[in-house]
Formats: sequence, structure tokens, C-alpha cells
Amino acid sequence: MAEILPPEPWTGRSDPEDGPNALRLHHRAGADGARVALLGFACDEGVRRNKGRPGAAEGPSALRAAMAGLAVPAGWPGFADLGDVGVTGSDLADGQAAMARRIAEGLVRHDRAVVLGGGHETAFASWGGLRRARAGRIGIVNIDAHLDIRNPGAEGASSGTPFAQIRAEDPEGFDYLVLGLSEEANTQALRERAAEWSVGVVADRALQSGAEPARAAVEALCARVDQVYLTLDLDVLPHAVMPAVSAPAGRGVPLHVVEALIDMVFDCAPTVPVADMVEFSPRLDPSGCAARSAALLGRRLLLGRGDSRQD
Ligand SMILES: [Mn+2]
Repeated sequence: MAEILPPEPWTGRSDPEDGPNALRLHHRAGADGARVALLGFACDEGVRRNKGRPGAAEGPSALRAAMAGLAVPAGWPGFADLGDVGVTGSDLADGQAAMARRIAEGLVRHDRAVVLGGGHETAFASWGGLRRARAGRIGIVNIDAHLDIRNPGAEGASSGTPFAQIRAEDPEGFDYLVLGLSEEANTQALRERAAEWSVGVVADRALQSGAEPARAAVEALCARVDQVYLTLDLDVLPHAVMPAVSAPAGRGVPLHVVEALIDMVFDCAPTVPVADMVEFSPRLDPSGCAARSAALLGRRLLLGRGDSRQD
């Protein structure tokens, strides 16, 4: 069953003595005229079916808490929090359908929906919401160690199947690029399927010192689509930075390179109406340090093109 969970109030540190520009993310929640909507998908069922470690359902509220105190530029128009869709029980398809509807509704009033997962089953809802709300060709850029194009198993769809499901819905329009793929974490069967489906791949090993090796593939995809759906699986980060995922990466792509990849997509894409960040499991982050890194990336997705650059 899917339930609509209203947004919680945003709270955090305030420093009024430093003047009107001492703004943090929580100060811009619910701002009038916000172009960006934030939504959460509180769901563990996809990871459970994928035989992973649960906890992703607690991701949206933990990520909000970690993002709340981050500084934002004074001119940033802010964001609207549309709350979460919670999946209770085992009806994943019903939960994804409810989430897709919420995203599509959000895109009526806002230019971009930023979705906090949930496992990577969130992607089927993100893409579904975008397809419902906007016409035109969709290119998918997935920053991830994994292809997530498995065939559904005995229990059906999971966090390992979303991009195969998307292709099944729209085989002609399927245009999919994975950045940060770990050769060792994807079976030969999956890599052969990716080649058969013309999936673009840039390996994690090519992205150790910078994002430039991905530029040609990102620019080519952006040139042939009308809009990009950007999806970020936190398990692309090295395990020392991001232990709080079901499947931590043995190698991973460094945080600064992931930031540069996000910037590259926002710079190249005609538009990015939906971006999501998935697989964060706070119960696997006892120190809270992984949440701090995830929050930097969530902030970048919220601020989008240009606005996130303070470096
Ligand atoms: Mn994934």
C-alpha cells in the first residue's frame, strides 16, 4: 500500500547576526515562487526483493535533516517540499505508481522534481512521472556502479530492474547512459545485455581523477534528446565515503568527480526536469558522516545549473 506523507517542518541553525545573506537550505523551504520541488520515496521493498540490506525507506527524512543546514546562495529562489510517498507492505508497483503521480503533479507547478529514495526502484517512478508530465524524448543519465537492467525475478521488479522495466515500457525511446560502472559488480550477462540495448557506459576506472572522460558520451546523449532524467545511486561513491548503501563500492568514483559529473549533466542537458538520489540507508551510517556527503550531492541536485557553484 502507498500512503501520502505530508512534509515535516524544516528546522536548523540560524545566524541572523550575520545579516540577510546568512542563508541555509532550511530557510528556503516552502519559498514562494520556488521552481524546484522536493519529494521522497520511503520504500524498502525494492532493496528487499533485490536481496539487499534494508533501510532505504528511512533515507528521505535522514537526507532532509542532513541537507537542512547547508549554506545556499542568497539569490536562490528555494524549493517546495511536497512530502513523501511511503510504501508499506509488499505492493511495490502500487507504490511506484503513486510516486509517479506525485512527481507528475509536482511538475505541473515546478520546473524540476528532485526525488530522494528509496532504493533504485525509485527510478521507475521518477521516469514514469516525467513521461506523464512532459512530452519529448527522455535521455537517462545514471551515475551508478550498476546497470540495474536485471530481468525481474520470482518476486517481480526490484531495485535491480528499473531500467529494464523502462525499456520494456518504451523500447524505441530508450536512451540510457551509465557513468561510474564497476566491471566487477556487473555480470557478463548484464554487460552483454547493455551492449545489445546500446547502453552507453563510462567505467569507474576512467573516472578516478576527473569527469572529462565522460564528456563525449554526455554531450552526445544531450544532443539527441529533449530532456534528461538524471539519477544518482550513492553506491557509485567509494565505500569509505559511502558505507550507508546496500552494496558499497569496492573502488567507486570520488566525490569531487561525482560533483563534476552532476555539473556536466546540468550544463549539457536541454533541461533536467527530474533528478533523483537513491539507496541511502541511515541505519548503515552510525557516525552520520555518509549523510554529510550525500547531503552535498542532494543540495547540488536541488540548486541545479550554475547555482550550486561556490567553488
Ligand atoms: Mn543502482
